[in-house]
Amino acid sequence: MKEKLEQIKAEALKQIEAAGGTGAQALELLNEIRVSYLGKKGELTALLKGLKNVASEERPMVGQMVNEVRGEIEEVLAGATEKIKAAALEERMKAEAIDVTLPAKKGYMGHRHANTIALEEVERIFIGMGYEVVEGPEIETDYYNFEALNIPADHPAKDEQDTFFINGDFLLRTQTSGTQVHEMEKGKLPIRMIAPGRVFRSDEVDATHSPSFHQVEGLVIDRHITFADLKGTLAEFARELFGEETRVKFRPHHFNFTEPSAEMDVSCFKCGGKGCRFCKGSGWIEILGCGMVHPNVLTMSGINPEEYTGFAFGVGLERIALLKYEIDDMRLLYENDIRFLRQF
Ligand code: 2NM
Repeated sequence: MKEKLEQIKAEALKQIEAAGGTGAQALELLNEIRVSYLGKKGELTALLKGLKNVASEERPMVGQMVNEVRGEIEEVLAGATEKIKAAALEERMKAEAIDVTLPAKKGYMGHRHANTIALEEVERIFIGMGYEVVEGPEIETDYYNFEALNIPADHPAKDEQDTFFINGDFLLRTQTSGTQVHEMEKGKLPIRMIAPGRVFRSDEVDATHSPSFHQVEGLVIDRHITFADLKGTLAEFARELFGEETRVKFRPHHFNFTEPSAEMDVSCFKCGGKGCRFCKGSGWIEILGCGMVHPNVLTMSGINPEEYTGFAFGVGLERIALLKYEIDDMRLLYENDIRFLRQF
């Protein structure tokens, strides 16, 4: 009996040991082993049932031995089950592991367009001098875009070759001066303003032209405003925009809405005025148009030119951006190639 028990135990332990692995299959196998030894029809159970054939004085001893073996097998089975479950858990954790030390995917943060950077620089300079920033409509009437600016009905700028007309009276503004006229008509003086915005001209696209571009126009109206105020203001603007050492010069010009009129050049910020490829050897770069507001313009907007005078100027925003960032083709600003635009 004892040998039989030892034999059963050894065999059971051998089977349990052999039932390695990590999955549900291994657990199933262990269960089968449990049933075949400890189950209702199992070998040990059968032995226990055969106890009645054992001499009564030996029965307690044999019974104890059977229970001991049963206990041992149960213990080993439990241990093996634990091991398999632990191994399965380990395997699952490995498979589902997230490496928190991996570098994060780099997000690309967008930024302002070169035009916007240039505009905000211009705005910063004029706001610093006490100017207001005023925006106006992109669609204007003939009156605000031309007539109120002393541009006669037969002026070549009004030609269909240059202006996008919407219908008889409405058009896409060719300059932001209409916004200045709206402001003058309000009758609140003095005025110190800039009018930035999109303007439209019927131009073919090339390196320096686009049918839609941006302007910043400025207007100051007060008592005793002279050309000296214009020069001082625009010279300071140039120094802030292109550097402290920048010099300016004014060349006579013609605009219908100003008298006298001028164009302002700045000394080349690349070569300091000696002449280089950038300024095409001249040492100067043309930057804006300006002048004293024409008395007709003031009168039409309800301002008495005997009492008030003013100066105005207009600068192309793209021109500033191209110069500042040394871009040689305006089309690059509009192609929206992120590899190009992210440089600025
Ligand atoms: C320029 C050049 C010179 C200008 C004039 C006015 C207004 F409304 F006061 F008449 N606004 N802007 C002006 C003057 C614009 O652009 C090259």
